Amino acid sequence: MMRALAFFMAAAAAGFAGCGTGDGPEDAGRPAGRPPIEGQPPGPMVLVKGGAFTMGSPDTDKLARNVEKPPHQVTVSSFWIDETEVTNAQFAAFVEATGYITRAERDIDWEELKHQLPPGTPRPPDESLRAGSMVFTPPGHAVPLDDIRGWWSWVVGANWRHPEGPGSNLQGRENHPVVHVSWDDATAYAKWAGKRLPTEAEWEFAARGGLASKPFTWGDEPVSDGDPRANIWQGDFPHRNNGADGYAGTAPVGSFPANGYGLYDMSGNVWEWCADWWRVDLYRHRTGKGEPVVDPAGPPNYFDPRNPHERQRVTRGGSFLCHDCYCAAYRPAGRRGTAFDTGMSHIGFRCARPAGEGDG
Ligand SMILES: [Ca+2]
Ligand SMILES: [Ca+2]
Ligand SMILES: [Cu+2]
Repeated sequence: MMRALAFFMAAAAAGFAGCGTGDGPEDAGRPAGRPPIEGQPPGPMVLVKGGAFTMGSPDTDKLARNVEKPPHQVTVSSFWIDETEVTNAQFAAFVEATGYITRAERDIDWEELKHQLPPGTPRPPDESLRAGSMVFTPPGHAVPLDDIRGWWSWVVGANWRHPEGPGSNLQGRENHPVVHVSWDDATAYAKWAGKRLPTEAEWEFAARGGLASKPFTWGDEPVSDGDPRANIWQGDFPHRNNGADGYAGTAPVGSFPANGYGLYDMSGNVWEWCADWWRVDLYRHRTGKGEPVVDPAGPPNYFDPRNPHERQRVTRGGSFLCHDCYCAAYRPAGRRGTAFDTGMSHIGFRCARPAGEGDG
């Protein structure tokens, strides 16, 4: 659907926020991160003790969108989750070991793509089906916020190794989150690492870091108060990012304070794929049934009337392109759907795995 986004996207379609050019300040390292455990799959993980929590946002949260409502009680079992987003270095180790080729590195199969488009959509020329990805290309001036084509471009040759397209590379970004990975790319990595993607419920429970029903992963204070708390967008979206938090594009993972569970960048930096299908009406469905919700694995199918043909999976946490004027999804309850085959400059992931016996 990546190519489809570029060519057929309706003006007011999905609420995709932008992405930077990756020219932020030098790698600041991970201030409080722990080194990987010897003999373990890449990346340290944190054990999150299961429990019950309120998932979603109340009406009093002025930044909340309807898809986050109504708030409802959900119980999750204990699980492990990556302390940080998966980095370029970690993803490179996976590719090195397996020879995996991501979706953005493959030409687009029209036979597959057409099922995600309105029936009867004409086949674009071959040239338009060449391998590439969606790259944030900020305009030089203010543009209407109802048309994401104002700041997103299909760039042939853009992929995880070349985040801004041919000519760009990962030098100095080894510890930044990998981007331009699709849901199936992320799932393949997780399988290799002996993990899986988190469910949407696990993700939100982890993002809240033990704080009940708070609007932000750090509590109540606005993101702009005092020290930077997350890598989001400052200035005027999408044309002027003043980089006040230190990063106009992605930041090295762990550059901002961890949440209450010791997890980094659950707010901002890059969006993170979850295992679940995306349904805009999921929470209304659940609360309508009135049954206890325990370890929900997500709905059996996707549903979004604005994008009826896209097979969308859940993405969480917002990105360095989040700005309250446009998309405040850096809040733990923020959620949206993204076509499963779509990589973008601001979408990455982290992995989870179930807690075993003896994990407490
Ligand atoms: Ca930023
Ligand atoms: Ca994130
Ligand atoms: Cu956002």
